[in-house]
Amino acid sequence: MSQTHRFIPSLSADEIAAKQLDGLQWTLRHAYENSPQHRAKLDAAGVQPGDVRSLDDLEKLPFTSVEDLRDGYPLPLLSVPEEDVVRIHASSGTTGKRKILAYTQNDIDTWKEMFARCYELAGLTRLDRVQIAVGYGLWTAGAGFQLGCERFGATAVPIGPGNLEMQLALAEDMQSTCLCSTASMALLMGEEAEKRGMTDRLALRRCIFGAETHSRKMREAFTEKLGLEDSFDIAGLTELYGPGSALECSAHEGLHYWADIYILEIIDPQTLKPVEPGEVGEMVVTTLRKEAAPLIRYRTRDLSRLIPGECSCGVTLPRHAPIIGRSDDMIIYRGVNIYPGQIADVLEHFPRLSSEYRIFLERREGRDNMTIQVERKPGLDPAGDKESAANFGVALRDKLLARATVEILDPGELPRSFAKSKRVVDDRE
Ligand code: DLL
Repeated sequence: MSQTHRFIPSLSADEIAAKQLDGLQWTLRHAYENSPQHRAKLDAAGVQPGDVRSLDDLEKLPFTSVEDLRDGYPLPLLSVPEEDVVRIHASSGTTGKRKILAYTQNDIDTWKEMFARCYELAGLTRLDRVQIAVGYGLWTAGAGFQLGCERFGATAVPIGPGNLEMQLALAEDMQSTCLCSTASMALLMGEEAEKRGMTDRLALRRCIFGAETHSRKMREAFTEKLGLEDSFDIAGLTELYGPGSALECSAHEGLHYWADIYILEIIDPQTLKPVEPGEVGEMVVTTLRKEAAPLIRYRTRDLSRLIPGECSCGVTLPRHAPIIGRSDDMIIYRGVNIYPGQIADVLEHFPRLSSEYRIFLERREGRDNMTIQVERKPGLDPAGDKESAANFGVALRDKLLARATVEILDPGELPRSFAKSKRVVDDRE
């Protein structure tokens, strides 16, 4: 099923491997020669740039971690003279101190191309009107969606997050066709559109959403409430330019990632060795042409897996599965390891309950306690809550192997977010 794309290259596995080896060798030379921080790490590992002769040599290279970014704060891994830096961005800072990353003009141009591929893969045309409802400024999100949109040639409607009143007014007046936001923001917009009975007056057909994990239920909810035809999960992180490092295609069998721009490895976070193909592990990225702050085996802490085989959509670039969470999101509760996404998975089986949840952890009389708050779907009788809570509690115990108190709240009672939802409140110690 071959298709002509303007931005997405059609590359064979051999062509991708050749680009990766070339880019890897360039990155090592560039980082070694221009960044004292990279050079010290490579020297300590006893590796010289010339030692990498094949892609298998990647495994010899030391990892870069978030601590390396903090050590080099505020311009970690800087590998170009400062006059070549044209911009900085910083992560949203949901976990710890902000990570600041620098960009050269070539870095911005690479990012722009990656992002134009995303709009193309999501099936947009230059006639689309793209409502960008993510943060502009230090965060990469607004800048990335905007750059890509202009490069692609569609019309950007750059609103930023929040302000539901204005979002809906512009979505209606401009007849925006594509919403770009987090899943949380899309849900909020959908709920508000439904409340105001304006879904039919909107022209939104697609949503490109990312920056946080989502559940199938959440996606179904905003798809229905916004009247969408399709939606696409977009991945990205500040360290790797920003949003746009991978996008789900219309086959919805994983996210295509730009393997000619970075190498993705999936490793076992304990042994630090690659997992078997298709198994879940930590995503580790190495950039192939990033100038200002190149990444060598950067441990993202995100968990996902590679999807082997060809995609039915015809794009030859490889795929990874949706990100299921971050290794640092793991909660240890009464000796059991729990990921918040597991609670979302259990919620999928409870049609009376909405997609939203919040986890409270506290210590009482020397013992950890967990309360999980969920919401009843709109229009249902609260009389059924007791039974739902009991059944949900049993399902949670079976899945998590831990007991939790379940509280069912009214629809919309849990806090909503314009950006990334915070689902865990840990008050222990
Ligand atoms: O969140 C960039 C972004 C903005 C991506 C808008 C997509 C849409 P950071 O603030 O640096 O950058 O946070 C990056 O967010 O390591 C993941 O843990 C998480 N994340 C990003 N996209 C997804 C996704 C932006 N599609 C961190 N699914 C990453 C799950 C995601 N988690």
